[in-house]
Amino acid sequence: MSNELVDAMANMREQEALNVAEKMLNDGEDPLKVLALCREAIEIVGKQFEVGKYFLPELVLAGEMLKRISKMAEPFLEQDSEVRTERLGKVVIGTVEGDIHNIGKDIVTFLLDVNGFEVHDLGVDVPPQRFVEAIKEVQPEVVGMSALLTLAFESLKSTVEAIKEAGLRDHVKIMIGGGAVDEEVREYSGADAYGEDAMAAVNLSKEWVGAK
Ligand code: B12
Repeated sequence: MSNELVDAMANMREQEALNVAEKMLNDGEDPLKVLALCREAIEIVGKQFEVGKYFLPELVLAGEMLKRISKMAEPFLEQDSEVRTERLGKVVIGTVEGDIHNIGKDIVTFLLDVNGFEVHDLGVDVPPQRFVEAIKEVQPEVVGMSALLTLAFESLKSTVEAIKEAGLRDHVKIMIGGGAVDEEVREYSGADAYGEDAMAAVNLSKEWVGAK
């Protein structure tokens, strides 16, 4: 079934991908595993786009499939987490300036929320100053930034710098993630940590608010 899902998504067979994902979830497969398989498929789509075999419509369709499967997985993710009424802490999150990819960020936001965080999602293409204003308003313990485009690595850095210039750097822990973000990008940007997936975002945030 795992291969069927990857194969259907990577080859743009939308209805089949949705059916297989639905069946896996209903059969009790770990929703995080289902999302990981979607990412595997998306990697293939990305590579096909890079080599000119796929074009924008395929990227759009891959994004659509992923969005629909994430929505499908949400109730299962909720079941797996202990939904809390009291909040562990606050997180301000957004996709940085120049970048409009939001599927990964939305999964991170959802998982932080069901794991007990009050999440303030600033959306996509968020300018550094908007992060600064939100930190002043919300006073979060954690700031999360998502970036998928290599061009947006510059925005990660300028956002961390803007937070520093506003005198807020010591008040927040900053995590970054998305696509090609890695330890090297973390170092370049001046963030505190990078997270490979949505669960890493939850674990880092818990650690930083002392809930682990
Ligand atoms: C779907 C998609 C799109 C959709 C986006 C739809 C949407 N609403 O987001 C559309 C079609 C709109 C799109 C547009 C473009 N895209 Co695009 N897109 C993709 C694709 C196929 C999938 C991205 C995705 O959703 N992945 C799945 C999610 C779940 O993964 P994720 O975001 O990495 O998130 C996970 C983790 O990284 C982590 N995470 C994410 N955020 C955060 C944050 C924190 C704090 C933490 C801790 C963790 C974390 O948790 C998530 C869940 O596990 C990728 C290919 C790829 N390999 O990624 C290309 C890709 C990112 N796109 C690319 C490009 C070039 C573009 C365009 C410039 C194309 C164009 N010519 O217009 C535009 C960009 C416009 C802009 N200004 O942003 C390139 C980027 C190349 C580069 N080096 O910069 C890629 C890599 C494709 C490729 N191989 O060439 N795209």
